[in-house]
Amino acid sequence: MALQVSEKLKSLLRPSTRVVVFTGAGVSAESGIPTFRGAQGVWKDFRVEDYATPQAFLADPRKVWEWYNWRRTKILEANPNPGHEAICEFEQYFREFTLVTQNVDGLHDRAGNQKILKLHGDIWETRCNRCSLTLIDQDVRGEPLPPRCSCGGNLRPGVVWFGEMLPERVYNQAASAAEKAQLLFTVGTSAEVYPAAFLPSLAKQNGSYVVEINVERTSSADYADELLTGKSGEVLPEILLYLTG
Ligand code: BV8
Ligand code: ZN
Repeated sequence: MALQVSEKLKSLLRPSTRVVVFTGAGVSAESGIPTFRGAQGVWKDFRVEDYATPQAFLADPRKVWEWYNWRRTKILEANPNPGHEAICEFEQYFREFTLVTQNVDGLHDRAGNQKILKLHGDIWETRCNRCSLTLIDQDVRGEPLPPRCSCGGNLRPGVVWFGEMLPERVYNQAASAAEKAQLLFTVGTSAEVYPAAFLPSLAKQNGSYVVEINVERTSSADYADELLTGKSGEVLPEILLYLTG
């Protein structure tokens, strides 16, 4: 079935300069990376408290690293999909384009986006728990697990766990872009994790036209101006066509 894009959105696309795309795990679902919530979500088989908190890492760093290595393997097997590619094209078309992502998988980087505000860090970063030395990895981490820093501390995945602060500068830049946006797309996110989930409502309160792209309704649908129901890998390339065609 053809996508129902409103006349209002079509008329906003070309004149808009300040545009934000806010993404979640759904954008990578068509690349074969599992989402977190929902029937097939990662949290069905793994408890958040056991894998994605600082307490979990202190209690059993090996177990946490094995889980991140499993996720790294899945990501290495995956490639960016047409949704990521369309978002990369957006960067060329909108003068003040901001990509804000909750994803840690690096697929937006691999699709070619130059500037990405990563709210929850990056699974390809490794940081020392003691001296904060940060390394960029390319592959799954071999033995010993957890890896050790030369200072003697344990190295941890460079992601933001539950109960940890988001990188302040990155969040502030994202909030500022959302406040100024004429158009914000919230794509493939359940909008259940805060403070990231404040961003679409912040944009809306400041006069932005908010469009939700998702296979199902989320809480953002209550205030979004427009819902485009479908897979991001299909909906985003169609929007790109309205922009370029
Ligand atoms: C913090 C680690 C301050 C990385 C992740 C109110 C205000 C502030 C904080 C809170 C608050 N209420 C509660 C909190 C605390 C907590 C929180 O939000 N809890 C929730 C769950 C209630 N937040 C925090 O702890 C944050 N920090 O608040 O700091 C502080 C600190 C100390 C003391 C006091 C205050 C830190 C949050 C960081 C979480 N880190 N993971 C990793 O290993 O990956 S969260 C995890 O969820 C992922 O990172 C992910 O990015 C994020 C969001 O999930 P989504 O991306 O939305 O994915 P989800 O599976 O949920 O949804 C997928 C969607 O895609 C679905 O809607 C589906 O329909 C759709 N979809 C599927 N296929 C497709 C599709 N859509 C389109 N196309 C498709 N093909
Ligand atoms: Zn160190």
